[in-house]
Amino acid sequence: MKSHLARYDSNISDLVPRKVQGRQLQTSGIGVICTLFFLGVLLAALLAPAVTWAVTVNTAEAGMDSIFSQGRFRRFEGEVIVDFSIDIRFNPIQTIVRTGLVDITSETELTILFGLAPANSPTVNMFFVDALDYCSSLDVNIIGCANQPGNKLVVENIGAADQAELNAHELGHNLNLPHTSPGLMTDRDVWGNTALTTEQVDIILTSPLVQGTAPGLYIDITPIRIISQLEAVPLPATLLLAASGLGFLGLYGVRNRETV
Ligand SMILES: [Ca+2]
Ligand SMILES: [Ca+2]
Repeated sequence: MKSHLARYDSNISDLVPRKVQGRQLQTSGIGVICTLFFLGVLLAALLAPAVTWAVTVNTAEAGMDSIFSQGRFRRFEGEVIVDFSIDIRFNPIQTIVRTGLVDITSETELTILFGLAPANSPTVNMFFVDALDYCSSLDVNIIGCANQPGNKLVVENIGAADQAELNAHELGHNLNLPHTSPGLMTDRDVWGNTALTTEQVDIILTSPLVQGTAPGLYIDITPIRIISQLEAVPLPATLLLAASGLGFLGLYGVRNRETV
């Protein structure tokens, strides 16, 4: 995103003066300045690629559904097997603009980040940031952090293969599971084991985050994307400005023809 914006800026400074140089240099300074501005915006809008968010929100819902419906969630109640599987349900993605929180590197930033979560328990708030390097200590290798128990967690985007495991691990903390090994709650960079013990499933099923009644249990999660101010300029708004610039140039051109 930074390289994109650098290019964006150089487009304005390099191309606008050249474009405007051949126009009515003898006309009023305000008109020239306004034209410069709108022409710059127009050029930037035409040359800029479609806006892409720096942080990818990868909810990995299917994988999380699978983890929270593994065999130990089906258990006997008396003579009957009841399915206590938990459906993970994601709400629409929320986007919050906080330039200072796209990279979490301190307890203060983490506290401020979690403070952005609405008081919406039992809904879980799952934050996605560019980089998470703090959780009790500073370490660039940290990729997830969560309240235990609680309804707030934050993750980095680590790619499709392991994201479900990461998201589920942090949700496990929200559900009041501490680190244990082996299995989903392993506190090491070991991937591919998402098993939960009977005792862990017991703890999960007593969490206030689990809603509904078996066999229709579910956990409600709101994904929240954190972006910087520089990433928050949506393309439609830029095009609107560009359209204004076109209109202004049109009027300006007409006025020039009338007065020349
Ligand atoms: Ca689901
Ligand atoms: Ca990190």
